[in-house]
Amino acid sequence: MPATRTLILLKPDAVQRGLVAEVLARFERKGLRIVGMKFLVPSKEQATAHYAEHAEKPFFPSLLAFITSSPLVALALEGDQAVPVCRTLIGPTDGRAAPPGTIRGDFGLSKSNNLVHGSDSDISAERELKIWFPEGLVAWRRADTIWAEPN
Ligand code: 3AN
Repeated sequence: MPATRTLILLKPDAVQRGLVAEVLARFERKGLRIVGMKFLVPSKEQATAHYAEHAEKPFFPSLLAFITSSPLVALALEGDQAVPVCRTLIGPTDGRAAPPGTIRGDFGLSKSNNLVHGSDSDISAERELKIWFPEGLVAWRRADTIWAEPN
């Protein structure tokens, strides 16, 4: 299967709680490849574009305030069926209902501050990756052999 890409955000609560390495490790261990990674505080405009589909929801103002409140980690991950695989690792929206073994199930008790965002379709991923990585991604392949220092 050709590799596909997804947009992952390790949201401000994951950064504030010191869970970046722990959460990122789950994606890496699963076999997903990092093809983009940045640490930033998003602008209101960027966050609004990202969450455009929720603009009319009652929780939108607090969602916007939360996501722009402090730094987050934006990741572009690549792998076979990256979108559904990452959604499975992340778990359902509400941390209280998310099963153990999922990121939200293991680390959260909240529906709003739920640690991670993952694109919900390939079309969403394409749209979202352009918002967070307008300059493009870093394509690379795993080496067949471990590189060694020359003698
Ligand atoms: P998911 O991230 O699981 O795909 P969405 O796309 O339905 O969830 O919602 C986007 C984000 O909006 C969620 N990650 C969460 O932070 C927030 N959110 C969703 N539903 C609610 C709600 N009922 N109350 C507060 N925040 C919510």
